[in-house]
Amino acid sequence: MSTSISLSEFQKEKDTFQDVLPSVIHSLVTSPNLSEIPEFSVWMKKILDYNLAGGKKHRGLTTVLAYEMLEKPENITEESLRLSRTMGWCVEMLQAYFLMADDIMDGSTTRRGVPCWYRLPEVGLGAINDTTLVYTSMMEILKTHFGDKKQYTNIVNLFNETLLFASLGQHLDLTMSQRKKNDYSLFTVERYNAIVKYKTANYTFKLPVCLAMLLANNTDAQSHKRAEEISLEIGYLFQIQDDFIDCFGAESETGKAGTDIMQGKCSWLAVTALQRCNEAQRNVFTSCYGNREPAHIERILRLYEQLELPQLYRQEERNRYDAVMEKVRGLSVDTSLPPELFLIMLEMIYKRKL
Ligand code: GPP
Ligand code: MG
Ligand code: MG
Ligand code: MG
Repeated sequence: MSTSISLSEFQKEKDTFQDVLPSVIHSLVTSPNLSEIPEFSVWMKKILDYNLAGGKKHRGLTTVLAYEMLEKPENITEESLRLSRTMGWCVEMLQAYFLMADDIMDGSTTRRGVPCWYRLPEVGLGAINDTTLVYTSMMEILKTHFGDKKQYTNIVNLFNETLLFASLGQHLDLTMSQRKKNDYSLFTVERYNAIVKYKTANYTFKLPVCLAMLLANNTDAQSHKRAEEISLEIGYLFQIQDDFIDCFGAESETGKAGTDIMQGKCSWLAVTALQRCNEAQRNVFTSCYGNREPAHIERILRLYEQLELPQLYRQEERNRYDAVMEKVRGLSVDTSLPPELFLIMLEMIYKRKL
């Protein structure tokens, strides 16, 4: 196992990772299954070029980084690295699939600084079919590059479980915002934890780490369990950041216009506000939340500020960061999981603004 990867080497990997994408897309759209109808190949390439561009690429890069750190040095070759990068792009394709669908469901307008895919005049509701194209193409890429590998079945099963969990989380997220008007009885910490675990943490952190473990032929159940535990905690930190950024981030930095207040989402801010507000503030919350009227959104933002949620958020971000660090330090008992891996994952997201 090699653990000596610094954050700057990680930045370098970013360029190499990006360089692999054109050949991944080219081999997909020229494959016998997709190339029979030339105009379809052109469309498929357009979907992928648009929806894989921009963004942080954290999930894909984490897959590659984790592989480099988990694999025995003697097994790391140009070919094994190329495969890990291809796997990283499969994770990014899963992410593109989620975002294309999520933006329709959340009524979002912008993503990564450009209009959401479904809002392009030539796309519209055809975007639903395009999400299926992205997911099934990702599966084709897996078959092409990993079909003959010992871990292929485990890899496919992991992707399927990840999609199941994300869809479960998305269901919880959506039903919470479609509750009966003024019924906030389910806006609890417990429900929030469940939403975050399923809709984000699992696919954002557990998937890249566990895929890398499989690429390094580690199928030890205990190690996978430990990787999951820490990944889910980092995922919690990541989603409270996402919720904060949705309301208090700058679109010029995040590339997306927030929708949580108007959609009435069960966000960290909403749950925390309900815990802290008095009777009058609760009335303001219930009469203005989940409404797209700009004055109502503005009122909720003011309420969040009155309740000192920005300060509380900074504190919570710090507390969560410290708690995960503590857990990571305890990892020395598991020699198959270097603490450095999780430390870099934390470093990448701590105090993030996008
Ligand atoms: C992000 O939630 C969650 C997902 C992208 C998972 C979607 C799962 C599906 C099965 C479609 P979010 O809405 O808070 O993300 P963002 O703030 O980026 O829109
Ligand atoms: Mg969304
Ligand atoms: Mg959503
Ligand atoms: Mg969000």
